[in-house]
Amino acid sequence: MSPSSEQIKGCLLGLALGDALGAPYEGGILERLLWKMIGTTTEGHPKWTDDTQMTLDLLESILEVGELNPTHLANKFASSYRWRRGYGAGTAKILKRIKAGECFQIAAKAIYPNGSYGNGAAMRSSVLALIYPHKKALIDATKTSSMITHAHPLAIEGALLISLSTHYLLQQLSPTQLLAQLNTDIHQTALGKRLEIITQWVVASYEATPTEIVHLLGNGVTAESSCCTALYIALAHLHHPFEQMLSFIIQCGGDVDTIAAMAGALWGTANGFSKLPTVMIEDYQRLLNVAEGVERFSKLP
Ligand code: R7I
Ligand code: MG
Ligand code: MG
Repeated sequence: MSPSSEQIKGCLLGLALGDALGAPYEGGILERLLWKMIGTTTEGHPKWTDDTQMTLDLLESILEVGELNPTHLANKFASSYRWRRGYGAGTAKILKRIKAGECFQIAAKAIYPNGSYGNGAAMRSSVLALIYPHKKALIDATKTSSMITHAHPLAIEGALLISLSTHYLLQQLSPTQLLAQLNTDIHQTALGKRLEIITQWVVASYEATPTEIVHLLGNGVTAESSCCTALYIALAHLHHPFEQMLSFIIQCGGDVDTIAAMAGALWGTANGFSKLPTVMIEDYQRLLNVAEGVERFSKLP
């Protein structure tokens, strides 16, 4: 069954809101100061960062080509790259190499020999569940999209954790059902251990504190230290307002924009667009237009 308009807009706008509203709190004092200077549009709306930019690139590429074409997507990522969007250092270098003409297969392993294990593939993977309703196709698409900038197995599995969670939320699985499925999908030990922790918390209806979350799951820029964090926080806040989830993520600190983007996409998928806060952010209409494009695409025979 194709996702509803509420689910599609909820996922994409949830991601962009998490990113834009979380960005002022990302990183250390210098990053925050810089974002204070460049993080607002001329109309006074919060700007989004690389998380939303790469998600838009991914969706717009699929809508333009009619399918996921990695070469087209790699070139789109590269031409959208701007340092002001706050890309990860490794991803910035990879995208500059692709822009200079290197093929993505070489560029993806030019900075780190096994590819990056950052969370940059996971932060854009939720929306693939809107395009690919079948699990096998979703897994293939998530891997294809990840490989362009994040070829490391941990980054790919982090991306799968987020795209498959979105898939299960579209099917309206409960948190316990979702985690039972994910525990059979995830094979990387580092992520598996964290999934076990989340499962124990959710099954016992235990509400973990920010200190426990940071200590046991992490709040960093790697897939390992952020994907399970975002998933747990989203599941723990499914029946609470989006703003409450966001302030909890801010309390956890670290890679706030990306954890909020991943959790925001999951929360928005589960609760729908109408439940999101009505806050204007950069290019709001463009985000809605892309969501409408996805809706038309998902209804094609
Ligand atoms: O994953 P990525 O695109 O973005 C990470 C974060 C997100 O929060 C974005 O919003 C942005 O703010 O940054 O960035 P990458 O550069 O691929 O990976 C992030 C960081 O992880 C790198 O800058 C490295 O510090 C580290 N890293 C590695 N270090 C050693 N060896 C990633 N892969 C490796 C590795 O293989
Ligand atoms: Mg970012
Ligand atoms: Mg980030």
